[in-house]
Amino acid sequence: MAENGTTENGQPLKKMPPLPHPIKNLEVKYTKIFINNEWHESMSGKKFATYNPATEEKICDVEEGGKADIDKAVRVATTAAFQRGSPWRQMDASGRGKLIQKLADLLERDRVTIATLETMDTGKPFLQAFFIDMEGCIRTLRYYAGWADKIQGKTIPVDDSVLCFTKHEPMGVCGSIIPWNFPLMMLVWKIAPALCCGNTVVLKPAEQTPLTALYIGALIKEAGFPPGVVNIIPGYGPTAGAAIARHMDIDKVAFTGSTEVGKLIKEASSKSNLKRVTLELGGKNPFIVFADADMDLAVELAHQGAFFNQGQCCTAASRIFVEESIYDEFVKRSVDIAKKRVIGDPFDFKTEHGPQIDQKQFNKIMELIESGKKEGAKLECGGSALKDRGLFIHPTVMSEVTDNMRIAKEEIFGPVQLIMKFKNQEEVIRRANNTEYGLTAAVFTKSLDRALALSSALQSGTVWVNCYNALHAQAPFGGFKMSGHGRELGEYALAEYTEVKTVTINISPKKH
Ligand code: NAD
Ligand code: NW8
Repeated sequence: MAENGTTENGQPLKKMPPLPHPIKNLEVKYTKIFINNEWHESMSGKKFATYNPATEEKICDVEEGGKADIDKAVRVATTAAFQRGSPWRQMDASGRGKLIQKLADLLERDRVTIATLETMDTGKPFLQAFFIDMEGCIRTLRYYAGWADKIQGKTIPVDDSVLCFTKHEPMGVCGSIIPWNFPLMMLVWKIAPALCCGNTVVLKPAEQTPLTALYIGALIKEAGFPPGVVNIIPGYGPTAGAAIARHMDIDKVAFTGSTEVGKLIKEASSKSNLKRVTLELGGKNPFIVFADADMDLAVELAHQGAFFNQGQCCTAASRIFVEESIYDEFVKRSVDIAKKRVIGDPFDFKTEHGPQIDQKQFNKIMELIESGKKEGAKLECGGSALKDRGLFIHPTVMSEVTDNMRIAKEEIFGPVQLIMKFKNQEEVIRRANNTEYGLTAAVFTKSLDRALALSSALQSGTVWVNCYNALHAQAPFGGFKMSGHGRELGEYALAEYTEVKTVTINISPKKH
C-alpha cells in the first residue's frame, strides 16, 4: 500500500473505520437482579457462577433469581409500571420512541464495553460481537423506536348508526426467555417491539450468559425508562424460566431456544392463564446449490452459514444439498476453506472461530459427529477438539451424508457442515421439506425461474436466494412447522405485542 492514501495501482483507498479495541481486564459492574430500576439480591440468597467458555475460568457470581424474584418483578411490572395513570401508560407514544432511541444511543456509546462483555460470556469473536451483534441490536432498537407513534387502528365501515373503530393496545406484562447464542440480539428482539407498543417486560437471560443483559439494565435506567418497565432476572430455566411461563399475571411470553422447552412453554401457558406465546425454535435448514450457481459465492456462504457463531445459530445451514455434477468440486472447496478457518482467542482480531458455549453442548456435538461416522458419513476434516483447550471444536465437514442419518435430522448446534448430493429439482424440494422444522432455506442458482419456483415450494419462514443470514430489522423472521409460532422483527412483530380492541359507538340513539 502506498503512503499517500492510494493503493499501489493508484486507486483511492476505501475509508476503513479504525478497529475497535476490546477492554483488557474489564471489571463486571452489574451482577444483581434488575427490578424497578434497582439492583436486588435474590430472595433465596443464592448466586450462580458464569464462565468464560474460551478459558473455562469463572468470570463472577451472579444473583440467582427464582420464582419469588419473578413474582416480585411481575408485581412492579403490573402495578407501578402498567396500571392506568402510571407514567408509562400516560406517556405520549412519541415519548416511548424517544426513550428507545436514547437506549440505542447508549448502546452506541458503550459499544466496545458491551461487545467485550458479550465475548467474555459467550466466547464469540470480539469483532463479530462488535460489528454484527451490536449492529443488529442498534438497528433493531432504532427501527422499533420509529414505530412507537405509528401503531394505528382502523375505522371500520358499518352503517350510519354506529362508529366502529379499533385500537391496538399493549398486552401488558411480557415475559421473555432467551438463549445463550445471541444474548444481546435476542434481548433486543424481545424488548424493542414490546416497549414500542407500550408493554412492560420481565426477562430472563440464559444461565450461561447473564452479563450483557444486566448491563443493558443499567442503560435502561440511564435512558430514563420509568421504574418497573423492564425487569431482568438472571436464573435457571426450570426455576425462573418456568415461573415466567406459568405466571398468572404475565400476559404474553416470547421464547427462543430448544423445541423441547418451547413445548413446555406452550403447555405451561395452557395450564395457567393461556398467555399469548411466541416461539423461535430451531431449524434443520436446507441450503440448496444448483450446478448453474456462482460456485465461489455458494461455497463461501455455505461455509459461513454452517460455521458462523461456531454453528450455534437457529439459522445454521445444517443440510447442504449440492447437485450431483458439481458435488465433488463443492466438497473439495468447502474442505479447503474449513481447514483455513482461524480458531483461537476470541479477542484476537485474526480469530474467526471461538469455543462452544459449554461442556454439555460440546458433548452433544461430539456425540453427533461420532454417530455420523458410525452411520457411514465420510469425515472430510475436523471432527475433533483442539488438543490444548477445552471447548474448541475444529470446523468439521462431512460428505456422503444421507437423509436418514441422525446428523441429517437432528439440530447439531455446532461447527459441523453436512453435504448431501441431489439429482433434480423435484427430488431436492421433497427432501428439503422432509423435516419437522421450517425456519430458513437457501437456494443458489442463476435461474430466475428456478429461484422463484423454490421460493414457493420450500416450507420455511425465510427463503434466501443467493445470500445467507440476510437478516434485517424491517423484515419478519420466524418459523413454519415446529420451528416456531409468530414472527419477530418487522411490522409483523407488532401484532405479537398488541391486542386489538374493537370499539362500537351508537351514534343514532333512536335506532338502538
Ligand atoms: P434451552 O431451550 O434449554 O434454553 C433456552 C432458554 O430456556 C434458557 O434461558 C433456559 O434457561 C430456558 N429454559 C430451560 N428450561 C426451561 C423451562 N423448563 N421453562 C422455562 N424456561 C426454560 O436450550 P439449551 O439447553 O441451552 O440448548 C439445547 C439445544 O437447544 C441446543 O443444542 C440447540 O439445539 C437448541 N437451541 C436453540 C437456540 C435457538 O436460537 N433457536 C438457542 C439455544 C439452544
Ligand atoms: C437484526 C439483525 C441483523 C443481522 C445481521 C449478519 C450476519 C448474521 C446475523 C445477522 C437487524 C439488523 C441486522 C445473524 C443474527 C442472528 C441469528 C443469525 C444470524 N443479523 N447479521 Cl440467529
